[in-house]
Parts: sequence; structure tokens; C-alpha cells
Amino acid sequence: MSPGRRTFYLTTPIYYVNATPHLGHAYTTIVADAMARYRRLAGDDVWFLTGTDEHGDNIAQAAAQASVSPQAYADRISSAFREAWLGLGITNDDFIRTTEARHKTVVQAILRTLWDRGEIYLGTYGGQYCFGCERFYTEKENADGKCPDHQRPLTYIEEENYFFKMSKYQRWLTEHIEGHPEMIRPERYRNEILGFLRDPLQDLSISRPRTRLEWGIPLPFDDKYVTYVWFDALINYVSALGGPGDTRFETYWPHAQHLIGKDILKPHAVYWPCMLQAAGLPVYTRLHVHGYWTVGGQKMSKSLGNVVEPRAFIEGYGRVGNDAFRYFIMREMTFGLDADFSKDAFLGRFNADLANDLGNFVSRASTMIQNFGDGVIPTPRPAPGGPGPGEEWEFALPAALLKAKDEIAAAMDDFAFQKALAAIGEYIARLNQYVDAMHPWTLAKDTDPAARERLTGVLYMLGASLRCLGILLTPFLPDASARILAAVGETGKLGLSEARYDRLSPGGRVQKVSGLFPRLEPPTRGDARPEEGVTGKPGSRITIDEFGKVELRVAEVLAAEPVPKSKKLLKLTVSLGTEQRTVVAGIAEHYAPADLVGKRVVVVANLEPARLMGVASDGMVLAGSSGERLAVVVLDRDLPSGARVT
Ligand code: ME8
Repeated sequence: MSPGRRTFYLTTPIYYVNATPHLGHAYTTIVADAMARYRRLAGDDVWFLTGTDEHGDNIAQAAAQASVSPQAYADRISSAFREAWLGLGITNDDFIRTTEARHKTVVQAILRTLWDRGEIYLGTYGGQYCFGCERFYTEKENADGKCPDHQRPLTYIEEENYFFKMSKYQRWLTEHIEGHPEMIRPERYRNEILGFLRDPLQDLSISRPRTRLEWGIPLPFDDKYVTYVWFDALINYVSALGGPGDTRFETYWPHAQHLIGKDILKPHAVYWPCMLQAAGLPVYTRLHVHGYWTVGGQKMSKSLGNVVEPRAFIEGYGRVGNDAFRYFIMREMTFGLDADFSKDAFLGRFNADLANDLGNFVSRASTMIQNFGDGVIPTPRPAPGGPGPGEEWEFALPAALLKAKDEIAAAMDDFAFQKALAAIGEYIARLNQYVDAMHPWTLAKDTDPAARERLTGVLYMLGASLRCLGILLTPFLPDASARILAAVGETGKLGLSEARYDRLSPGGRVQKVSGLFPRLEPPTRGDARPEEGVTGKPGSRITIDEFGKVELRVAEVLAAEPVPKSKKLLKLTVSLGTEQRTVVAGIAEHYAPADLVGKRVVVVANLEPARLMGVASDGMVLAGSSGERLAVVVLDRDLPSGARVT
């Protein structure tokens, strides 16, 4: 093993098979996947587990309702989870089902050990029980006699059951959590558990009589009982590694890090460490707890009809859907806190971060290497006239990259996915600033040798930036990062340590990447639509207010190409500063595409989008004409893209 290589065992909860995968399940699984991909990128040894929780009353009841056997029911929904994760590109190394023999064997072995060690006894228990949650509620928890989750009345039941002597671990657990400040993260959940441990801890009922519930793992020392579903489920983290003694267990268990939602904090932070301690197994190292998603401000529920089904949501956005969904949920939720999912928020982040910032840079950089460097990474040489304007960027870009890498590393150590993405966002902003500052299109027109050399240097930096960005994005946007890397000729596996400015080989070919994240919906444009009749006849007068309805903006032409099968039309990709648009203009008989790239033109930005020869055009370029002659309106001095023209 190489020095500094760390080992990670990452787990998600195993999901109940009484509901199909939704946004909440997808969030935990996607962040776990991003973490697994990040650690692999950093060269670490990773084992990533997810799976399904298939026993218990809830599942038995759902199966009965569907008139199928519990096993057939579990098979169906477990496959739905497996397929959903496959569709979302989740890179789990294993998928555990609690109905598998490998799991049952380990559960029974652990129960046997606990029984032999005197950690389990037969007792009587009476209390208020919720069949939905499959658990008894204490008096404190059920003040109004209803289950707080299901809002159904609780039922008093009394039965003989086996109990795990959890109460005797109260002091040990408190001290263990206090002695391991990093064990439960973020801090608020650690405090919540320490608060809970101030009250006396009860023993845990770990069995259900088979007369009441058949669907479970029989106790190895009394087959009139099956194992309580939580006791069975938690053991998945150990059984999936083959259990104590297995090489995989010995390799990964000492590095176990569990990821869960806040709803299942108590079983993971209280029952599970006590169970492990009692069985003589080491406690996991970390428990990472995230908050809850609401949808449109409300709890997600079938009855409200607001359940977000990830596959269906993503399919609505075609190829970019998967990356965009991953990006949104990781960027929007502060890990540990609750967050709200809405289409508006999704579109907002998509257009601002992915289309405008990331997509814009990737398109500009790759297009300029195409147009000004013949699509080949040049060999940078010192400019003959000595260092020139913008030279400081040669240090500023590597510094920005290093800063991003450090911030991502710190954020990922803390499971702060939103911070890691914010750090990448800052790096992208610097890259766009670099392009704006260097004006490669101006250098391209300058015949002075010093300017040519400077252009060569800029094109090299742009190529190297694309490569570094592609690497940094790998864990978060797997598809987009692969496209960016492929565009600079990288199709093999690259590690995080490869993200450096001196690793790009001159001479390599670069492909143009346009439409990495095409804008989804023009914002607020409906408000400013010109009304019918405003244009008027030549010679007729309009008021200043009428003129004000036309939104004219400065736009930089990033790329231009002929529209296939059309003699007159050119397709222009223009930047309006914060956004990028495609505009079709009838100027092909007057301009060669290359002549337009880098020009600052004026576009009507609030025109209704239209399709011209099958190409969607979102705006109009101003041009004057007289007889056969046509001239595009350009600015005679520099103004930033997006500046208003009045
Ligand atoms: O509890 N927001 O399974 P489960 C965020 N089988 N995350 C959510 C969410 C939401 N609205 N809804 C669900 C179980 N989740 C047990 C676990 S583990 C040994 C046994 C996610 O299907 C979150 O990760 O109810 C939560 O902890 C988990 O799904 C609960 O999944």
C-alpha cells in the first residue's frame, strides 16, 4: 500500500422495501457515492455498501396488501432500488439484502455470542406499540396516545420477549462518545445523543413472538421468536463484510463510517455501539448524519402527491439530468441541516452554476483552442517581448487550483458536500475571469510576435484548466467531467494528484465542447416581451417607454458556425456575461464564421425564442443593411458582455 493511502468503509442505511426509491434515499446514496468516488480519486482504498432492509411487520403488511409473499414483495422492491442506483451511476461495491443467507448467518452468530455471554434475557414487557414503526413508545414519547410518525393510535400490548441488556452500557456509551468527539457528526447530533443519554437507558426488546410476526430471522436459542427488525438490520454493516474473521471484515471494519438521515439517529448512535461493544466488536469510527428534505416546503408524502422520484425527475432533462440532479442536491443541502426541493431552485442553480459558469467556461476555452490554436495544445514559450500584461495569471491560476483542492479536501473530510462544490464554483469563477482579462480574441488578431506568444500561453493555460477542472469534478458530475476530460484527450483514469498545471502534454488535440449544460428556461423573459405592434412602420414615432421594452445587450461572440443546409444563416454562441445563448443570424453571405468570434455585438435579448432551419435561436443580432451591403453592429470600445445598450 502506498504511503498516505487511507482505507474507507462507507455505508448508507439499508432502505425498507415498503417504498420505492425517492429523493431522500437518493440523497444519502448520492453523497455516499460522491464520497466513495472522491476517496478513490485521492488514491484511497474504498469499500462502499448499500442495500435493503427486508424483514419486519411493515414489510409483511405491505406484502399482504399486495397479495404476494413477503419474499416476492421484497424481491420486487429490492430490485427497484438496485436498478435505481444503477441508473444513477452509483458505484457501490456491494448490495446487501437482509433476506440473504450470508446476512442471516452473521445475525444468528452474533445473537448466539450475546446469549452465551449473558447479554440477553427473557422478560415481560407491556407498553404502547405502533405497528407502523414496529416499536413500543414510552410515556414521554406518546403524550396523546398516538404515534407521532403515523398519527395512528398506539395499541397496548404485553408479551414475553428477549431483551438485550442495553441499560448496562449507558455509562460506557456516554464516555465513549465524550472520548471520541468526531464519532457523531455534525456536532448537533452528538449533543442530541448526549442529551438523550442523561435519562436512564432502557434494555432493548430484541425479539417478536412468531405468533405475531413470522417474517424475520429466528432466534438461534429460541425459534418461537424472530429477531426485532432493527437488531437484524444494523448487523448488515458487519454481515456484508463476511462477519468477524473474514479478511474483508478485518480490512474494512476498523474504518467504518456510516451515513444516515437524522430520522434513524438513535438506533445508530445508541443501540448499535452497545450491540457491538457487547459482542466484543470494535465500534464504528464515524456516524455522519444529514437533515431531511421537504418538497415545496412540505414533508414528502404519498398522500400529498409530492414524492420526488429521482429517475423520473432526471429523465425529464435528458443527458444532463443525472449530473444536474446530483449537483443540485449536494449543493443545495447543507449537510446536517434540512433543505427544501423545488423545481425553481433546481432551475436557478442549473442555469447560474452549471449553464452559465461551468458550461460557459468549458465552451469558451475549448472553442478558443479550436479557433485560435487549430484545436491543438500549444507549447508555451516565454514571450519574445518579455513578460506582458496578464502575466500574473500564470501564478494566480495554479494558486486558485491549489486553494480549491485544499478546500475540497477539508470539506470532504467534514462531509460538507455543499462546501466542496462551492470551492469548485470559485475556481470556475476565476477561470472565467481569466478569459475576460486575457482577451484571447484580441491577442488572436494581433500580429505582433509577443502577442502571438502570449496567445500560445493563454491557450495552454485554458487547456490545462479544462483538464484540472475535469479531474476535480469527477466525484460530483461524473458525466460532464468525463466529457471535459475526453475533450482534452484524457480517457483513462486520472487521480487527484494529476490535477496540476504542468501535466498537460503539448501537441494533444482538443475537441470543442458546446452544450455541456444548455440553459433550461430563460428567466423573467416573459415579463419583458415586446408587445404586438411596437415595431411600427419606418418613419412612425415610438415613445421612450416603447423603446425601453426592447432589451439590448452587449454580447461577445464565443463561437460561430454555418447552419447546415442554409446559405444565409450562421449559428452564433454568444455570452451575455452571466449567461450564454445561441442566436441565429442571417449574415452568412457577409461574414465568415471565424471573423465574428471575439467580436462584441449587440443583441436583442428579450425577443421570443424562435427556430430557424431547425436551430433554436434565443435573441437577435443587430445589423445594418443597405442594398447588398450588410454590417453587424459592433462596439468601438470595450464594454463587458451583458452591458445594457440604450
Ligand atoms: O429507516 N430526507 O429505512 P428507510 C432525507 N431500514 N433523507 C431521507 C428522507 C428525507 N425526506 N427520507 C428518507 C430505514 N431518507 C431503515 C434503516 S439501517 C440499518 C436501517 C433517507 O427506507 C435517509 O437516509 O426509512 C434516512 O435515514 C433513510 O432514507 C431511511 O430509509
